[in-house]
Amino acid sequence: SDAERTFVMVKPDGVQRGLIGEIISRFEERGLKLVGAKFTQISEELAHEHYGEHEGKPFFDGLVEFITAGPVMAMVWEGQDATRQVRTMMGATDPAESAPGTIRGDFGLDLGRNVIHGSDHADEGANVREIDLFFDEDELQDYERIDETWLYE
Ligand code: YYY
Ligand code: MG
Repeated sequence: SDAERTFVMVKPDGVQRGLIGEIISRFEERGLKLVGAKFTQISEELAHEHYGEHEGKPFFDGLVEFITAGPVMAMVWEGQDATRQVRTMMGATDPAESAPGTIRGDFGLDLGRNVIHGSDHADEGANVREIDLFFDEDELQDYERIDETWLYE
């Protein structure tokens, strides 16, 4: 398999609404492997780095205020085509456009409160950049899950 790592974060609204466990369960059950996790509050500086591509857009200040407003559950998940698979499971950016069955489609209603972040699959290297921004190498675990021999051909 082409194992790949991707950065995922339950945003402050998802934490406040008690969705951490539900979201982790979905990725675990899919077969993705948790290799890093950090329950933390994002600083203003980290928010600007993480969302740098959106600096100057009309929603930027509100986005920074929101993402720094409370703790987030930052994670790294690994698996075959992980970045794209996580994005598919998250649904569209706007929960109003997200299909039921997706995380945003099941748990969100408003664009500015869309519960979860995942690295952009269309932006090559975004996953690696975001993992580096939130985690040191020694905070990521290398191990095999017991089901891996039956999960992949
Ligand atoms: O990667 P993703 O989170 O799906 O969307 P982005 O286009 O990268 O935007 C980041 C973040 O900004 C989005 O999750 C909600 C917020 N946002 C917004 O509040 N208003 C917009 N018009 C666009 C994005
Ligand atoms: Mg994005």
